[in-house]
Amino acid sequence: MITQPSSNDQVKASQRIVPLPVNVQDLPGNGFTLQSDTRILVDRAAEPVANILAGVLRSSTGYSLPVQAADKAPGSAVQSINISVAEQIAEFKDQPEAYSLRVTASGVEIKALTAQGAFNAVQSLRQLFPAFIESATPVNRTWTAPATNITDAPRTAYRSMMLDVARSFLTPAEVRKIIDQMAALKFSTLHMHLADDQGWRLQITNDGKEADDPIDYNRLTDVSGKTAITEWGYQNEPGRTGFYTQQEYRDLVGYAQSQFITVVPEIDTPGHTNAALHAIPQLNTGATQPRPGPDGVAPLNTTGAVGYSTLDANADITWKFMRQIYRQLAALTPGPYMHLGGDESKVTPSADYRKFVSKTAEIIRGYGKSPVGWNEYVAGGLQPGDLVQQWAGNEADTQAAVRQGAKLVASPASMTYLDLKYNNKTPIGLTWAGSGDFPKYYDWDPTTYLNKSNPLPESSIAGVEAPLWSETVRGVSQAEFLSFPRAAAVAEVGWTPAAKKNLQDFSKRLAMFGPRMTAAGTNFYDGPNAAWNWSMAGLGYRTSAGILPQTQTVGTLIAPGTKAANNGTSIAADRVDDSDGTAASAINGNLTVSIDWGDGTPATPGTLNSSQPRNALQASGAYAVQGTHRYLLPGVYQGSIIASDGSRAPFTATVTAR
Ligand code: TNX
Repeated sequence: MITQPSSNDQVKASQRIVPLPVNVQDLPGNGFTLQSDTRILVDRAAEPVANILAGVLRSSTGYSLPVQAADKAPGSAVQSINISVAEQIAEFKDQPEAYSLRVTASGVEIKALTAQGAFNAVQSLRQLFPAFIESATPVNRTWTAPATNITDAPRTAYRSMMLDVARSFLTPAEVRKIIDQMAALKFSTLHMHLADDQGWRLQITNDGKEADDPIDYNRLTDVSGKTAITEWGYQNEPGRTGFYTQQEYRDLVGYAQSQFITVVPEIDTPGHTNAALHAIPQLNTGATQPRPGPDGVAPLNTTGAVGYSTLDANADITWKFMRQIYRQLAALTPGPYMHLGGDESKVTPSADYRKFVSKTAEIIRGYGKSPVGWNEYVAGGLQPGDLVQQWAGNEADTQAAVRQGAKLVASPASMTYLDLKYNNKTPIGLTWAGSGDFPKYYDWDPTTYLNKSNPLPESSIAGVEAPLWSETVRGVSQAEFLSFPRAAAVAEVGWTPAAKKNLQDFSKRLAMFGPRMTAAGTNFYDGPNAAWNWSMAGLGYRTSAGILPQTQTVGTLIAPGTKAANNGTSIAADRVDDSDGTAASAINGNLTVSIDWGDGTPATPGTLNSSQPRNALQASGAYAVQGTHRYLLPGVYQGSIIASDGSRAPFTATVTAR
């Protein structure tokens, strides 16, 4: 049942922000309205974060929003956004990610102990402005944020998404696009699954290899950077191939860092290693699987099969290889963790498996990092501070390891896996762990999902992760479609205290978040579980006075979960699921727009033209608002678009002489 979306940009702060802050107090009175001369005042440590905020606000508002040092800015009546770092938030003493955010008619005040805390505040502030604040190009709007007082800090530090670039590659630009959306949701961690049976995605060089090491490491990407999965793609598209040079990877890690996201790289071993065994002849020793062919290497296998490959735990060359890989990986990793994989090693004898993962964990510690592994690796024995990522099985052993000092990264497949279908109409995605939309990804808790009657201590939870496996995913648009909005639900599980979580409330806030993704150009599944909000903005344009009427684009409408109907004169509720031809439910009648051209003539009907066609993997929901009009005289006209529910957006027509 679809209820009518509303365009209410005046929604108060407590009903806007995802993930929900710990304390949001709606204040009476007017909110804060950005002006063309608003300034951003900072102390030194806040400057990088202020520049990020300014970048977001400038592109949509077109205002200059200068960033200035607070102690040097001349005191004046000009209103400002103030950001200061190195301030304790009383309620969250010493918590590095905590922040306070106060919005009143006279200004915005952000305080945080660290730059990361200030960055978190900036993400909350973005969500207080109208959705069009995310637009990459300037639009005409009033930019008001509701008055509020927020104090906030995350429940867990490790709030992660995983991208599997091994089965199907994502380019650095595609990964950056996903990082941007992750940052808006206050994710702190990006787990990169860099190697699997079907491909190897990170350049490893021969630099610094051990003297008697015969392996040519260039072959990893020369050979297995060119392979990918070849089945299960939409319309049979094969998986995308490619790899990151070390410089590209370093840049990507640096970009993530600029958004306060730490990359955790994974080289999956001892299973999921067919791509390495296919590329490197010397790795194919006595106990590897599959057995090498006549050419001395494991045969190429680009199916989606799992669990058939393994390295040899007892060959010296395996360990030379592992040391070379992890030494270079450690040098590329500023963060504290490296992920050793360890899942589904079904053809590794169990004694060998235990030896393999404990030795790999030692290598990782030797390079100054802490290991993360999929839950199977608890069999090798963990040390305090190691992370265990629980995805399926090993429930008892995982809990025992966690009670002995390891920390849990919770990624239960049925409630966090982004590669599962939404429902049986979703053209891509797997179903082995079920399927579902965001409610399922919201309604669980990391301390209790493994054992309701004997919860894990809060202090043992490192955090949560939503992994996107890519057997069925080709490119960033499909990746976004499966990730959002479900990743937003997992982000809130990791951020918001359990006692403050509520699915109904989340659905409403998510409905506000949807149009932000549309405005930002992020694809997502605009399914029936949220009554998606909509939003409208005008545009400025130049035209000339004339004898003939001219067609003008006067604004933009974003309305997730709708499609253009009736020859573009209205939009009606629709969902990706409906695009197979089933009837769209009406949004209490269709939404129409009319245009008041600002020159005293009667308003005329507008048309709504979809800027991107909706299909089974593309939510769209963005429309150009157009109309036909003849201005008689030169001048500057303030027009407005009027939606059938009464909401308005201003536009400016600058009319020159004929
Ligand atoms: C299981 S989850 C795997 C992956 C697959 C995934 C598909 C995990 C640790 N291993 O190899 O891609 O299922 O959902």
